Amino acid sequence: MSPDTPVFLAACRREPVPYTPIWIMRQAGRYLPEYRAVRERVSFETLTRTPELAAQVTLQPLRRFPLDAAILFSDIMTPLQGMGIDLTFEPGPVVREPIRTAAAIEALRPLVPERDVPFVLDSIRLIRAAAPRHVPLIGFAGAPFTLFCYLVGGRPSKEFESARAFLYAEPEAAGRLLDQLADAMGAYLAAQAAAGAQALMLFESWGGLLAPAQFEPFALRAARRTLAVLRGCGVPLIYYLNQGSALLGQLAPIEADVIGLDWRSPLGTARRVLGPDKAVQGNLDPAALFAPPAALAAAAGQVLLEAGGAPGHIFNLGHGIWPHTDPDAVARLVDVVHERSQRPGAGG
Ligand code: 1CP
Repeated sequence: MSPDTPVFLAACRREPVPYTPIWIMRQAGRYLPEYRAVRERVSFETLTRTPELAAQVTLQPLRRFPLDAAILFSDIMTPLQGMGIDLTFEPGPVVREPIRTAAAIEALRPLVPERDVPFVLDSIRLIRAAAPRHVPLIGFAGAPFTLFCYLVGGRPSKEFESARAFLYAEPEAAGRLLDQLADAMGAYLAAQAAAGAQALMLFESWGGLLAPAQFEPFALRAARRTLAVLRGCGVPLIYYLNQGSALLGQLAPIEADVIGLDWRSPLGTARRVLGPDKAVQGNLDPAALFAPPAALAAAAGQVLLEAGGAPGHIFNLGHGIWPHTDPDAVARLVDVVHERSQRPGAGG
């Protein structure tokens, strides 16, 4: 690893690193009092559409903690508003007219990022200008099937029954919608990289709801369609799959450098199943941040042990941090991961 390469990017590329990098899903969010203070003045939507505010909030966790990456402050549903979808955040996304018909699918506009979401690209430029050089910026999008869940289901749900039923009832229409979303997210992420994002992440938060026989032809095929467009961007690609332990065997051909995992997939097993060509990201249970300090350190140590000594691990939670988490626990976690993973002489 060259001394100029940020540790997070080296770990994504499975290069040896001096310590395990860490960032936290939803690291800019409601558990931070300074985030809540901004949200008292402006709505979530205004926050995502005002580059100065989005940049300010993105940088908030970096001021508190020595994190190894920043993630753009936005939402997976934000680009869909640019495609003509009417939705609100309450706080989860609620789609005014869920998509259930072929006509509604035809009516979706292709996404032209510079025209439809210029504020996202401006946010990225502002963040890059202000963030420390050793802290790379991750751009992101929802994976097509996860967006499909909200578009068809209309609102947050445990099972996304209507979205999953749509796959069986109208497989061709579902495939067309997934293709449109895949192409839109390919264009969206490529534009983020062009604006300065140094890694790109696809969030497949609800892919784990699918039976293995449905995951491949719908969720995985569409995610691969997005990722295929991005190979030429020259930045690491991360595919996060929530509740995917039964599906990991299907991920070998995916065009991602890093697979993000939730806490139900032990990292050691995941690494064996995924093979040596993939780095892994994760996967502490967000609940562990409620443990006393010694137990939190032990739980973090267990994740490091499971990840093993081979290069290619980025520490994270297994899913987003809970809004009632104590920021001091996050400070302890970041320190303990950096301390316990020291590898004197490796890289750096
Ligand atoms: O009231 C508020 O302040 C809004 C709460 C909130 C926040 C802070 C929402 C609404 N989105 C976000 C930001 C957000 N969303 C980020 C910011 C960057 C960071 O990580 O710090 C990111 C990456 C997301 C991505 C996102 N949004 C996902 C994928 C990751 C995951 O958690 O699985 C999903 C599924 C969403 C949908 C969404 N948007 C908001 C909420 C509360 C939800 C979840 C709804 C549900 O449970 O179904």
